[in-house]
Amino acid sequence: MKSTCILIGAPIDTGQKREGCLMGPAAYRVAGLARSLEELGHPVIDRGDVALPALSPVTCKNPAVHHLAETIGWTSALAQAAEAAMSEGLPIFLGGDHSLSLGSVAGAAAYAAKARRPLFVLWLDAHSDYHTPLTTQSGNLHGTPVAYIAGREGFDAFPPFPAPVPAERICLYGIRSVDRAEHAGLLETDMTVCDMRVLDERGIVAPLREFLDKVRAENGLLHVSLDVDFLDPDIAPAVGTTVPGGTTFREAHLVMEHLHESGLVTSLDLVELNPFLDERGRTAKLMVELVGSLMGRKVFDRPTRSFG
Ligand code: 6HN
Ligand code: MN
Ligand code: MN
Ligand code: MN
Repeated sequence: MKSTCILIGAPIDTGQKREGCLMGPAAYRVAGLARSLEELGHPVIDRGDVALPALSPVTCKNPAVHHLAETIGWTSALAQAAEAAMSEGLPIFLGGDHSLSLGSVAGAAAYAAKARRPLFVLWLDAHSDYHTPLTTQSGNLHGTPVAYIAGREGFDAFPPFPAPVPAERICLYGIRSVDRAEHAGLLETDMTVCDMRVLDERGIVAPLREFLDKVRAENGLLHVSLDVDFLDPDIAPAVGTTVPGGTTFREAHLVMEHLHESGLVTSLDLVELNPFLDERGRTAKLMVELVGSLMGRKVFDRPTRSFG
């Protein structure tokens, strides 16, 4: 099926401390994201970049937290953009660091609630991003969106999350770096945590299939959040938080191919690309190729071919 892809630039770098992520949307455009989607037959609307609204002053009990007002501003603006775009097609958020998902998923959740359909979230990341503004030690709010989405306490200064996503509908995939406070919090939930140990042992496909089967069985909407550090740093160096032992080129494409075949994805984040750290655009190009696989590019396409 062809979907209208709505590109929404989110030039955010205030969710962490290294400069460069705000060049992400431009890098995706230069790497040919729109062209690649059009070649696959999908109409593309590029909405340009979202602007940061006027900020209200705000304080946080945790002195490590920085750029709280900016992050709240982006969250409101992106939530609005996401909800509006969901009724027109498939929004693709061009980040920007992972704090953008505080907004993109809030918008998807608001849309899902009005459509009376359950929202599921697939988090492709080296990190669990399950801190709250009160537990984070780095103070980097890009490490918090999963907690916000799941309705964890500690986000009083933020717009209330429209309809918190029950932990059973969230799957963390590719995980290999979890801080102590995140770990303790996650143990209290039923969230599916497919860490790299699980993926090494079971393979990249089986746990993904199980999750997608749940989404299908409940006629859910599926938000996919793709952090560049899901990929191994050897193939994707352009990210500030590299962790060794990530997914390979083929594993990542295989995940995308399965997501395409499922037909379930209704919104997508591309986050954490830092073009300043890239090598001749290779990470940006790889991300664009992965979106191509997610949107239906196949090496060999015989209609009768089946993998069971
Ligand atoms: N990301 N857990 C670390 C922290 O600073 O809280 C890393 C967060 C990484 C954030 O993956 O988007
Ligand atoms: Mn992340
Ligand atoms: Mn990460
Ligand atoms: Mn941390």
